Amino acid sequence: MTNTTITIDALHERVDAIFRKAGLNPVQASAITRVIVAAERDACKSHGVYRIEGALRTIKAGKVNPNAVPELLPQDAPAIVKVDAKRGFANPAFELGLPVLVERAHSCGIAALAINDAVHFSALWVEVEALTQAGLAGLAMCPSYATVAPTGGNGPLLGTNPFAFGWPRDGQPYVFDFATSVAARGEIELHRRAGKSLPEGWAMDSDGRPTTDPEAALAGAMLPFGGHKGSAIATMIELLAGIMIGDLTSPEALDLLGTTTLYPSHGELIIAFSPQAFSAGRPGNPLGRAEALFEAILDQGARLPSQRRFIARAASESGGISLSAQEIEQLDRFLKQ
Ligand code: NDP
Ligand code: PYC
Repeated sequence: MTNTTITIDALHERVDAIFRKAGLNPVQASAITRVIVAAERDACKSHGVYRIEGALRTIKAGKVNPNAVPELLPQDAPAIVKVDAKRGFANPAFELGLPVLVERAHSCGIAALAINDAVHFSALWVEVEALTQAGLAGLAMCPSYATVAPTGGNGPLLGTNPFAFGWPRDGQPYVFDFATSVAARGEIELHRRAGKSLPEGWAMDSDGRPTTDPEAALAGAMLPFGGHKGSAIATMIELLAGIMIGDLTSPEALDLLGTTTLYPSHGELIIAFSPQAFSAGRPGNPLGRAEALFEAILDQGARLPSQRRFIARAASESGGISLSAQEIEQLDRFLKQ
């Protein structure tokens, strides 16, 4: 079957219409449309239009507040910005907190945004990239729901807990963003749909035995990346972006939801740093010194994270986004539902 190419704006219009029809208020619909379309534009298929189905299921199941208008909470500490997502999606809560976070990070040198009570399903690079556009470095992280076994363990406990970092540059920023599991859960589901086996070392079945069968992996547990190192980073995310900000850990999020077929509710932590403030009084411009490091990496023939994404973005901006016949059929069906 042939693919269809559509413009970024046309995809945005369609996805936004789907979410409004599903009952989301404009603030929710437009914010989640922006991240889904950005993921599809940048060829991040595991968090693009594939995510619409799950978001619609979560709305239909009453697990997200379709009318939520996130609220900026009164601040006790100048460097801590808090946003209550009001059981809506995390994305409009981030958009609300972003300008305050940026202003605080510039004035204090470092600031953090804690988002609470948010339904989360999206990629985090969008958020750290927004910080880099304001001249800041940033970290973003959140728990998920229990689908990953700790290293040495035998069943789901940690989340796929994504971790993203961004550093500002004149052109495209340095950004990485990955799940702390070997692969995002969306990748397992995409393998299942395509009838493909998983690479070895991604998952265990429900008896704790290694498996390459996506069905068995979805019923069992995924593995952390890098063995005990990824396991510890995922645990740190449970502590900082779950317990520390007074929100749910991945096992608690799964207990509350009772299923992995809907998107979980939990918190998120975003930390912004001003490289200029941290390096004040020290020799050299931090941004210039960073460029020398990036050049040295590239000189070895390595690529920078996000380079693939930026190439995909340029192609989508000039030639549109290519969607499969099945994806187009799904979009049409969702609009009619
Ligand atoms: P990937 O393994 O696809 O990519 C990880 C990062 O590594 C990207 O920044 C990628 O850049 C970079 N990268 C990949 N290959 C290379 C290379 N050879 N050299 C340099 N850099 C490289 O990510 P995951 O599958 O682990 O995660 C996908 C997404 O899932 C993330 O955006 C994450 O936020 C999201 N996620 C969200 C969750 C949630 O609860 N909301 C849970 C888990 C994941 P590039 O893109 O350019 O290839
Ligand atoms: O891809 O692992 C994942 C994921 C879980 C929740 C949202 N994305």
